[in-house]
Amino acid sequence: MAATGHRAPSYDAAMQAAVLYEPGRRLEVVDVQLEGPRRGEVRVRIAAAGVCHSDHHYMKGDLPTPLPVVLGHEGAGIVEEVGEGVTGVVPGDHVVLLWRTSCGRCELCSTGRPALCAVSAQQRSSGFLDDGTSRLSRDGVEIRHLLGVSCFAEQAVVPGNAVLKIPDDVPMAIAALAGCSVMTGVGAAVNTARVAPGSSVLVIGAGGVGLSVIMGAVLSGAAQVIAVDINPGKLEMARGLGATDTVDASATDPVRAVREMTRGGADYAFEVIGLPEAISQAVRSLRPGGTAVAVGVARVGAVAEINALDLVLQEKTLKGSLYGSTRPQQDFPRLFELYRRGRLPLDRLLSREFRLDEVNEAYDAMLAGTTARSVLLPGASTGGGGARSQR
Ligand code: COD
Ligand code: ZN
Repeated sequence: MAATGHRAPSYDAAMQAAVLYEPGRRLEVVDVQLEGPRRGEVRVRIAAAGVCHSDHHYMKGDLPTPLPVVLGHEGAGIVEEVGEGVTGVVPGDHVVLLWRTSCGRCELCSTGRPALCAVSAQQRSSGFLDDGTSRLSRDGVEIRHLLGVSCFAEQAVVPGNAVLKIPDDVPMAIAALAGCSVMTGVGAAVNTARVAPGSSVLVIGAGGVGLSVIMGAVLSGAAQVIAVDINPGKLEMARGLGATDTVDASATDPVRAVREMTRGGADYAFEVIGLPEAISQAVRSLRPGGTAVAVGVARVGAVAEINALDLVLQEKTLKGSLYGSTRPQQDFPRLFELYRRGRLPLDRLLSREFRLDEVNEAYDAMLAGTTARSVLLPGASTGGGGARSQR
């Protein structure tokens, strides 16, 4: 099963992983074969993996990815083995996994926008590691890596620049959430929008990522933080994380409500669902001169309606935010320091723990809206529908 022309792998063993074979089908938690790291790669024992909505986009087929694939892009773990030439981590290090890496050389990397690195984007979307091959297979059939991470598994082999060492005292479940939802959401507020102290902020969609935008807005000193969702439970979680006002969009027109609450429109509006209508709502909810930030990725081909005249006459800005415009080496240590000092209440984001083989139930819970964010822990289910419940 090793690719031809490569010397025998250092490691080649079966492990449990959640595989997507076809859009629309449940994930299959099965034994797959994992080959050890090649040059520049790292093998990580996964300690926790976050249940993010984005994986569900791949499950439904709204976002394309080569199949079959081991899903999971939000994770943390412990380094087991490093390939030749890897610097920065050694076995035993605790690491967060990065689903977007940077080559460090292209124009976007060298102008301070590593999240937009085109080299990395191409590599990550191929489903292969950087040498164009996979370390995953089952019965001799190649399986792809999702975004170079594939952490819905007991272990992962990832590119060396997709791991970042973290302090040993950060709980692994918290580190996993930091790897995607928290960085994506907090970064959208802090890095992309640079929310100003005293401003008004609207967040449409209070899931794991939207709640992280709320935390980022609070951290930035926003005076008014309005959460919009169609699930009253999510609005309650939003209040728990510092939202000052909430709007149930299933009962009220959110644009009208927000314009009233802010007396003319919000300074910033974040769309955190991935719906073109919500992008349009975000722009319409702005005050003149305000900035809307699209965080959610709509399905391929979706088009959002924007009033072109308003954009100019009211000098509104609409921009996107990918992975919180993060510069990982700088931002992750800061996130963990803010968490340790109680400035980012990440524990409140974590609602529930499931075992890896309960991954489909974890997604059912996410879709039912009963969890803010849940994580998968390695190991088989002991029954009882969830390893731990906090709410
Ligand atoms: N109006 C208001 N709220 C709504 C509506 C609506 N019409 N429809 C759904 N919602 C709410 C839901 O009730 C839920 O609370 C929330 O929107 C969505 O939350 P989750 O927990 O299901 O989703 P998240 O937070 O895990 O993910 C949201 C994203 C927008 C990040 C995701 O869907 C996405 O677009 N991913 C692709 C973008 C990407 O790759 N991001 C980086 C990796 S995550
Ligand atoms: Zn994610």
